Amino acid sequence: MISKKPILISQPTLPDLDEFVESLKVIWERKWLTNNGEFHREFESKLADYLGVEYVSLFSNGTLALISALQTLRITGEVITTPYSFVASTNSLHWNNIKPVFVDVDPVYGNIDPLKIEAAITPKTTAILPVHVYGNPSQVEQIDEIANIYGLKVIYDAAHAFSVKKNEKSILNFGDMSVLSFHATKTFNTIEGGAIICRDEKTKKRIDFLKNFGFADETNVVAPGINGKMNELQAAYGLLQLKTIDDQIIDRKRIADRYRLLLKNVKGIRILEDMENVKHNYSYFPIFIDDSIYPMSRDELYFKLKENNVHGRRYFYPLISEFPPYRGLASSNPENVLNASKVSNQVICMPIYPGIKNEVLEKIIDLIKGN
Ligand code: T4K
Repeated sequence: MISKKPILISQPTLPDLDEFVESLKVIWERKWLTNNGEFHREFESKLADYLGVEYVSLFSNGTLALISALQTLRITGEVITTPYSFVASTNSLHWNNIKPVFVDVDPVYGNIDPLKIEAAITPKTTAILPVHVYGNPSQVEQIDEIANIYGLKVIYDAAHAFSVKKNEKSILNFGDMSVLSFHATKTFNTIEGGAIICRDEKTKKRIDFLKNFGFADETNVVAPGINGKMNELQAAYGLLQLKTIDDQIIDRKRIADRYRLLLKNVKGIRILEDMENVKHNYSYFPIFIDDSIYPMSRDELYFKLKENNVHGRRYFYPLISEFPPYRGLASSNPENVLNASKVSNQVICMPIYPGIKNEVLEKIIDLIKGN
């Protein structure tokens, strides 16, 4: 046991409590708790500035944001997506009565392989839903080009990609929309929360109608909307989080760099390097165990770590295409998702969150090295 307290995969960073209490006093005074309040409006605007995007619509969580993004663009029929993600990506399609079509991923980063997308397009395909897994950008230029040629929409599940940039440009500006999650386990959290990033005012308006039951004004419902609104407490909390997020990401980078240094020469363990011209957020630190070289299987290492109070997670195992609601689909055939199966069977995401001490990381690596 390397620590009495469990070392979890993630631990949320919370804003300064006294500052949050000050915000709560304002909310108590105003008695405006939700439905596009002042903190909500301020958070949307400051978030757009921080992220370098034009239009942000806040949501109560990332899943409702995904479901609403698909509704906004009236996506129907079939959507091409990846089996290597959190199940919410594909569930959002199911909730829109859309058939998911799984396409394999690249064997290194685990993002959808653009070279395999065209073969999966049918007359029923209306959109592509790629995921920036672990915050590593998908091959956005190629994906957007295919979408343009075939007249498809692109919604990026950017739940892991808060503040990620490619060539100094926010990764959230690619495709038609991007969807963020601000869940407690994410790099940037508002306890629960999420957002849709879109590119024009008209679309933002439609999203905002949809997340408020479809109301365009007091007496007019223009679409069968849902309740996806973020409340004032979360918005006020999010505003405070913006003050420290850059420092949090710097500390995450320190942890990622430390893991990389310590794991460099461990045979049978593959790690991911930073991508060229990308500003990362270090939301996850996956390692991939090749048990033909490493002395243990992935699961043996996973449980050994757990017994020693190191709680990594096998994100993303099993594949979405292996879950009962989806395993009957033709595209769920294991032969169709070979790279995804391989990474899914090799991965453990290691603890990473601001504040983990270097000594703790060293002890974790000693366990991995079998010392
Ligand atoms: N798309 C993608 C690609 C996603 O990864 C996600 C969510 C979504 C869409 C949907 O977004 P949201 O609707 O969630 O906004 C967690 C999260 O619940 C989920 O948000 C996240 N992805 C997924 C990758 O991870 P679980 O079931 O693994 O969470 P749980 O409760 O086991 O927590 C993980 C670890 O974090 C535990 O070791 C404990 C620690 N933890 C957790 C919470 C909630 C804390 O220390 N404090 C906390 O408050 O799904």
